[in-house]
Amino acid sequence: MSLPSVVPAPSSIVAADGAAFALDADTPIQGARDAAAALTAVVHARTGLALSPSTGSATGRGIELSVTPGGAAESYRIEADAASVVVTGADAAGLFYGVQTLSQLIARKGDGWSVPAVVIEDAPRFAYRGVMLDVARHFHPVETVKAYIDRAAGLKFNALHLHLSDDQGWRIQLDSRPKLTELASGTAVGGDPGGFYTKADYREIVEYAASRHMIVVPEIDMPGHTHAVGVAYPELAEAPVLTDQMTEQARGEGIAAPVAGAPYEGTVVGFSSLKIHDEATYDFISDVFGELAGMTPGPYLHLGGDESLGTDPHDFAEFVARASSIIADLGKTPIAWHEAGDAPGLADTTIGQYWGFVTPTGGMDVTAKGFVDNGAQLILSPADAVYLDMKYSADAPLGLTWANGPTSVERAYSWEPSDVISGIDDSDILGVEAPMWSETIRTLDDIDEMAFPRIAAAAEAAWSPATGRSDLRNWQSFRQRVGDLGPLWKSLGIHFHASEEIPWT
Ligand code: TNX
Repeated sequence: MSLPSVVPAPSSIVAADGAAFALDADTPIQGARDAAAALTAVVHARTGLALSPSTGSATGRGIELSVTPGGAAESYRIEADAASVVVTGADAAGLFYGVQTLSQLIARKGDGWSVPAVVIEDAPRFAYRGVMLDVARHFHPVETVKAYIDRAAGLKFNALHLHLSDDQGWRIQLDSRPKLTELASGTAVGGDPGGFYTKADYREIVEYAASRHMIVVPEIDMPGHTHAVGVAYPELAEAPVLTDQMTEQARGEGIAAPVAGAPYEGTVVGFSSLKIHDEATYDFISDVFGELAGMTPGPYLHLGGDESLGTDPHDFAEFVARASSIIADLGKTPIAWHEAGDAPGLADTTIGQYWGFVTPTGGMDVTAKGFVDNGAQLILSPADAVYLDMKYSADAPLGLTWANGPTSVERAYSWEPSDVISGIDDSDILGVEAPMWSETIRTLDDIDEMAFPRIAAAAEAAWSPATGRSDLRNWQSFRQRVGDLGPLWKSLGIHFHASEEIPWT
C-alpha cells in the first residue's frame, strides 16, 4: 500500500490496517481549542466542510486533539483508523504540527473526504527552522507577512527573520530614532513605493507569528547595507564607495548611483558603511537594538554583517565585536551573517548564518566555522540551494542568478546540512533558513511563485531526518509527495510555481 504524502517527511510513517477514516460535516473534533480552530480552518479551505469543535467528552469516534507532555519538544503522534483520528502533541507546538500533517492527509474518497489509516511519529531534526523575508528592497505590508507566516507554519517552520533595513529603505518605526522612518522609509527598489511597520504593526506580526508557533527575528543590517541610515542621520554614515564593478552595475540598471544623503533605488550591494570610529555609531546601535529587544519576545537579534565590501577588515571585526556585545548585554542572542565568524572579540553566543554555497568557495566555510570554534552554532542558508529569490529559468521575470542560477527544485532539495561545513556535526547546527531577497519581488503572488515549491525542500532539510536515515529522504520521494500537495496549496490560495520537475496531482 502506498503511503500518504507528508512534507516535510516525518520521522516515521506506517500505513495501518483497515479502512480510512471518513471525514464529513458531522465529524466531531474534541480537545485543545487553538488546535481545533486551526484544523477547522484548513479543513474548510480544503474540503468546504464546516466542522464544529464539540465540547462534550471523548466519544471514541471523530478527531481528538490533545497535548500530553513528555516527548521531544515540538513532537507529535497521529493514529488514524476507521473510527478515529487521534493527534497528540508533546507540547502546543507539537500538536499544531500534528494538525499541519493531518491537513496534508485529507484526501478525496468518492464524493467525500477521508484520512487514510496511518500511524505517524514525528519530531524535528533542528530546533531553528527559518524563513527570511526582505522587506527593505521592497516593502511588504502586514497582510502579506501574515500570509507568509501561515504558509511557512504549514511546513513546520518556526522562525520568521525580517530583513528590516537595507540601502533602499528603513522599515521599522523606533521612538528613539524617529527620522529613520520619517526620512528613509519612503523609497524602494526601482522607484516603487516604500513603507514601514509602525510599532503596532510589528506587535501584530509578532503576535500572529506566535499564534502559529513562530518567533520573529528582526535584522538590522550593518555596518554595510546602511545607505538609508545615512539618509536619516547623515552624520553616522561614510560617503558611498563604489568599485568599478559596482559603478558598471549601477550604470547598467539605469538608476542613479548612490549619493550620500539621498534615497537609493538601485540594487548594487556593498558601497555603504556606518562610521566605525565614531562613538555616535554605537549610541545609535544601542538605541536601535535596545528598543527592538523590548519589542521582540524571541531570543534573537540579527545584526547583519554581510557584504561590507568597502569596510577595512580590521574595522569590520571591531564593529561586529562591539555590535554583538551590545546585543548580548541586552540579554539577547546575536545572529550575524557568516562574514563575522572570524572577528576577534565577537560575543561568544553569536550564532552565524552561512550563505555560501553547498560546496563552499573562497573559504566561506572556514569563516563560518569560527562561530562554532567560538562555542556557538550555525544557521545554514546555502545560497545555491535555499535562496528562494534565485530564478527558475534564465528568461523568468522574477529573481536573480548570482548563486549559480538559474536553479531547480531538485537542486533546492539535493543537499544535506551536515555535509556543508567540514568539521561540524548536527549539534553545531542550530538550523536551516530559506531567505527571500526582494529586489525583484513585489507582491504575495511573487513570493508564492518563488517560494513554492522550493520552500518545501528547505522545510525538509530543516525538519526531516538526515539523508540516508529515512526511506523518504530522497528526490524521487520528495517530488511525488510535493506533487500530492498541489490541491491543498491551491485550496489555500497559494500561487505556486507549477514546476515541470514535479508530478502534480
Ligand atoms: C546577497 S547573501 C545578499 C543580499 C542580496 C542577495 C540577493 C547576503 C547575506 N546578502 O544583500 O539581496 O544576495 O540574492
